[in-house]
Amino acid sequence: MTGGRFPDRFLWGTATAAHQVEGGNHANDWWAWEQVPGHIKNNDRSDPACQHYERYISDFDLLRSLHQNAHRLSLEWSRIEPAPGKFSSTALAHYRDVLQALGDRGMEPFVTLHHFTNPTWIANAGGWDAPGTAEYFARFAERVTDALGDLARYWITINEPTVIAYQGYVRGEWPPGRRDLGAAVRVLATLLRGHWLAYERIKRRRPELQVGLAHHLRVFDPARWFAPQDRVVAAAFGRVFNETILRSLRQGRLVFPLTRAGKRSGPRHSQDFIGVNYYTRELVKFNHRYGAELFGERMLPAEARRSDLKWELYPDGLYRTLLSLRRERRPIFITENGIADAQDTMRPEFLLTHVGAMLRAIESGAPVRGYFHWTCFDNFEWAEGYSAKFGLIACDPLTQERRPRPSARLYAQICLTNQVPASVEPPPAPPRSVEPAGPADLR
Ligand code: IFM
Repeated sequence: MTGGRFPDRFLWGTATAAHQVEGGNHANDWWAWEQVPGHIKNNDRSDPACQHYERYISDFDLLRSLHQNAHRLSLEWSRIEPAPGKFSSTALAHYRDVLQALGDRGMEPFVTLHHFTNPTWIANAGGWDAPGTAEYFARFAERVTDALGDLARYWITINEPTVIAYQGYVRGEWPPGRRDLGAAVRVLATLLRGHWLAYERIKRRRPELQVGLAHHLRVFDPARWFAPQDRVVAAAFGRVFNETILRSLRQGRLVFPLTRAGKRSGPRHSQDFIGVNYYTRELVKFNHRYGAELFGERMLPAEARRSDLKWELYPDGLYRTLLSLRRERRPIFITENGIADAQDTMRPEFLLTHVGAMLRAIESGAPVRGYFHWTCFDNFEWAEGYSAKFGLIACDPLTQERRPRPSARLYAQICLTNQVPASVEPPPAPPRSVEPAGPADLR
């Protein structure tokens, strides 16, 4: 690696989601889910998380001192609209203060409207399996645009729609805990409609805003390159998990398999930028027992470097993903990329190799304009509770002490110099054999 520079005005930041950091979010479906023993590791709960709702000023000061010039956060729908059509001026005023605080520090805000949680009243009405939710979401987006649209230029409608459908309706490990493929397809179709409606309303109110969606994109390779059946199922995974939403948004209509939920359409090219959440790759092996998972058993290369959650460190996947996105002809932001690593032994390598892969992709023509590391502070990692530590900065939910890990300083150096430090060892050679993956979740 050469120590090449990133383009001028490149954005460097970290990303969070309201429910994972704020604490005190008791009016949504996740909070209800957390009350049931066994749903969350160690029966952890999202309150207090990082108490970021109260501590955002000192938190932003800390991030700014680490030379970050951008920040991604989400608004908690259940705070802003705790009951249908009743919008809280207190919550909106709070988020105005939050966005203003970022602006005051010279940090470009990226605002997510929906990051996994639904207000209790939405969940009770059927969540995203109820067609009307798309309209409710669009109304929320419109209201928020009116209240906050002057304070942020970049808006993300929905975070990781495929993960919502998969974890909540295929695996049943997240709310609402269902295992119903038909429902998963309907949910994805409604999420897309929610994006389309929100995109149109936001642009109608404020055409200057840049509106996108954060896609969880994962590389799926055949476990055995010589086995045609593995190649077929790996391609099917890529098609369904990575391609369906992108193609539907490009074409302005649902594409297969979402057409099974009926015909729906929206504006073509309804993304002003592409948000990429990239973490890892998986190898896929044909297995007839995995009917509900496209007949693909997901595996990990046996000698893979892996995170605390047993996700492979695979920086080349980011490079490959970014190159494949050139065809979208849209600016790209890495809206998430990170690693669960409590000891911070792998994070420095993860950072350097992924940022290096991003630079290579830029040099090959991928229009990447910014990078948000997931995440600044250890936080509430959904079903993993506080056990998975993704933070550049350790955060103890009991004491609320923030302790920057060595990789926080490494990242600060990258942000400050706008380049990859020169003395980076090349990543290890790719492994040859495979073994079954850990818990088969797709986040
Ligand atoms: O913590 C999550 C985030 O909410 C969505 N993307 C993946 C992250 C790590 O699992």
